Amino acid sequence: MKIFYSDNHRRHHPPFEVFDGGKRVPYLENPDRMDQILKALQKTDWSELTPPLDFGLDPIYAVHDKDYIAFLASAWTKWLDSDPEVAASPEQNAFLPATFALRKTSHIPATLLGKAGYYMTDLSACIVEATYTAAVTSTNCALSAADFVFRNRQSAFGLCRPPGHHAGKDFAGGYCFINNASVAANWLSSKGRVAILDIDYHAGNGTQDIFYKRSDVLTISIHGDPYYEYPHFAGFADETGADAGLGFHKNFPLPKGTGNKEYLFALDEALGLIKKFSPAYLVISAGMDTFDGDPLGKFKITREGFNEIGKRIAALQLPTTIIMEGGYANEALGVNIVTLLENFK
Ligand code: SP5
Ligand code: ZN
Repeated sequence: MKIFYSDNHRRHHPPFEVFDGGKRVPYLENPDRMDQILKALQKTDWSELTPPLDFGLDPIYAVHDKDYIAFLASAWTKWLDSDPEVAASPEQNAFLPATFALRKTSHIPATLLGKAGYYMTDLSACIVEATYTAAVTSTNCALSAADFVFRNRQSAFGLCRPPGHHAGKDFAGGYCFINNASVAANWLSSKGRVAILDIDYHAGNGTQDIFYKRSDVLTISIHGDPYYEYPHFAGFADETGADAGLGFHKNFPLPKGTGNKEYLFALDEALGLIKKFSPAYLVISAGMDTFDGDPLGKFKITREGFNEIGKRIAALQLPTTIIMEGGYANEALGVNIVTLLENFK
């Protein structure tokens, strides 16, 4: 299987994130995640690591707002220029907003700090010097996988970091800056109908935002109920799309403690909807944080569960672009993603 990967993510390693209630903790979405996955892939005889192609910014602008992307590109240097204390010790710092617009504003702010409060939804999508380059490269991995799937009618894996599914048209959040799966899906949508199935533990609120009014891309997310879980403000069952997209978004919010059996029940319903939609391409937002033992998740999916999830999705026999999202039980992450991928080789 073709696996598109670049080392460019490594220097995107913020020294902290701000957790529930304001606790400062080490950045959970760290480069070690990729090392664990690479190690597990190297033990297989079917993984073919390939550097991504450069698709330029147009496929990104087709999904994201230009001013938002410009903000991501310039935030770090602007911050350093504006604050000598930060410039003196950049490695101890990470750029985050201290105010939040809540979109109750008639103007997009003009200043760096104003834009931060407008474009950033939480305190986990920290920006450091290498963030923008890492995010663009991550998206190129997703696009390269989609391009390979399009040309070869075979599944491929975008080993993306940073992840993307919490990034909306014009917002960052949840470790995500550019929505890799959405950029890839939108690129594929000019070739045929696309379905996105998001199996990350957290609701794919960014993907939901991007395709909410579209009927040519079906979006489905299976996740911890936002009633108790991040992202708290989206991912509810009654959010089903709007305008032309009404009926083309589906959320499966599930309770704490969800295990293999209950999960697979929801998955089967999701797969039924995808069959009915009859897409030409399938994109999977593959988060492994549903794992029993993930520090951010409250589900109990086992390795056997991931194998069965992979088997059932692969049974759709669609050209499938698999995109890496979350998963923070680093010691198990490699084996878990390999177990899922094995069904698509
Ligand atoms: C891509 C992805 O998986 N992003 C997830 C971002 C979640 N950030 C919020 C984490 C809040 C976790 N609260 C759980 C506390 C466990 N001690
Ligand atoms: Zn997640």
